Amino acid sequence: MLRNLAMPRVCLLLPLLLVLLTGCSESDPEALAAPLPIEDGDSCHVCGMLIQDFPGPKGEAFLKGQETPSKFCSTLELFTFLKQPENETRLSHAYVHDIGKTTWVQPADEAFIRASEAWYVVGHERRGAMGHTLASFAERGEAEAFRDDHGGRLVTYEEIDLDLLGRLGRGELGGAGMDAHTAH
Ligand code: CU1
Repeated sequence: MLRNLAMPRVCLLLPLLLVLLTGCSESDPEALAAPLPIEDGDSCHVCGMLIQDFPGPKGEAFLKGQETPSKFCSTLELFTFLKQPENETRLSHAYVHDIGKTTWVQPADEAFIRASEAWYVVGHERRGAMGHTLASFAERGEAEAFRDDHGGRLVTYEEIDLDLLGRLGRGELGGAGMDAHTAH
């Protein structure tokens, strides 16, 4: 008696193509370059001032392909640089100090966080290297506490643009010496 022969199962196993990126082993696209310490003699990429001479949160930026960061005396200068159209498209990633974890007067290198993940307070009364600067925080609650103490309002990374920076520079968002009641 003939037994039904099981139909051979057609296995459509597509071979996995293991693309071996030989020769590129050092450029892991997932590994973002870490921030570097702010050292004696480091000067601001925008204004040339010695960064350590000034209080307030600082910034570091890596453009695509850049192995050492450009350093900035303040978050205001960092964003003024980054938001230029010719720089914005070239940005890999940037760092700012988490003022929730370090002091305003002398921010520590260990307190650098990704700029794109930070909360910012603008229009507050504290002074940075160039006058007003954006106060940066990892935690929203700490940004809110800073705002409650020093005035201003919260913005996200996505809300920072040249228009906002211009208004900050002109003091239109409030800041030191300004009556908090006039701030929107
Ligand atoms: Cu500067």
